[in-house]
Amino acid sequence: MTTHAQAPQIPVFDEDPYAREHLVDPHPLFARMREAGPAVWLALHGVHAFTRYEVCREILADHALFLSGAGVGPRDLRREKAWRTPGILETDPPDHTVMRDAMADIVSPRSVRALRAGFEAFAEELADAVVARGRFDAVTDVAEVFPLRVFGDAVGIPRAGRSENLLAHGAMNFSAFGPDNELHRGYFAAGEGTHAWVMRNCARESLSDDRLGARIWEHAEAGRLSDEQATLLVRAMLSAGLDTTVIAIGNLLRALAHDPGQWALLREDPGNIRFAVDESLRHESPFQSFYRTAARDARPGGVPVRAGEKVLLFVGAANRDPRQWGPDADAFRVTRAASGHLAFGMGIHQCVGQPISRLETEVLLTALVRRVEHLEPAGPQTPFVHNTLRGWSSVPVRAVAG
Ligand code: OVM
Repeated sequence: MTTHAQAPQIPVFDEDPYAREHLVDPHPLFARMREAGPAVWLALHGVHAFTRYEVCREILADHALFLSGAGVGPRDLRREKAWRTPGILETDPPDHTVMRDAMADIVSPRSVRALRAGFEAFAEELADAVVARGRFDAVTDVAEVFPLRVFGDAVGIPRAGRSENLLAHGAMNFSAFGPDNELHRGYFAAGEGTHAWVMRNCARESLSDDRLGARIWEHAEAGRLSDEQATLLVRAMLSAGLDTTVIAIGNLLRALAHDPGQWALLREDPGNIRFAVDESLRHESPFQSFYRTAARDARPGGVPVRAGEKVLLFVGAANRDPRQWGPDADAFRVTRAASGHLAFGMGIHQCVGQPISRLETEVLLTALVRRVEHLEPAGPQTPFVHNTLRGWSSVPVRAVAG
């Protein structure tokens, strides 16, 4: 018997999780990757990919060992020039801490409470309109419309130009957290013209007084942030805050349309709505995957990773790990205790905007549940095929009022 630790055999996968067939239906491949070991080596991408809950969580929690500052996509930003100036997402402490503290102040429980009334007013208006129509598209008529209005107003950007710019910008931005493939190039081509619009709206003079964007700039005026940091934080809100919530709402409505029993549980006890939001984020996570970079040699889950190496975390797979969620991990159950899922990440980079996103989803679903007896699918659905985001471009539904 040897006294030396043996290098474990890491299973090699030749399949491409970023190929269209797997992006459209990732869970069968995720299940095989999870069962193969704590990590698999993706030969096409030359990277260890982690799909089990516990080790993904362990990597995310150790921000000193697994860095974000080299980029959370496959490109190493210490060697390659980034397509844009890296922001809070791709910064490590101590610079990260300054920006994070400012955001934590801006997205405080008090400031989030103050958003509720405006969110509710538009949710009532939108729910009345779609329920009156009976048939509508859960994505294009509801999931896209709601955050574009209420989150855009919360940040304080002009209404004109939002729908033409923000979603295409998000799709481009998020595609940079995946490999350089045809999809990535397509979203970049489609989003190219939107970057200037977004950057213009990060400027102090574009932002309404007293809204979240202007409150970021107050930190710059008080000397706690540089002007560049303030610009980058407004950019982060506009980059991270739209597509993710749009997809979260679309995925939730789709899951509920397919399972009237779950809708009935929300009707019986609207207290379940809060749990439904997290269960949906766990079940189909809008942001599926991102990378970290090892600062030193490490052994996450016993897998040897060298200093400077990227690791790929499929949080969308970790959120279906039966080791964590039990044998029915693939089922959508609004009464499940889904908290602890990794859809918002974990650790110092965990989504700072999550209370706003949760509030949007909860308020909108509450308005629909009050008016609708159940939802049912009403036509062919179109998946949103993207390297890192998982959602739907179109989900026609019929709402039975009652
Ligand atoms: C960005 C950004 C910032 C925070 C989170 C995020 C979850 C993206 O600036 O692109 O994605």
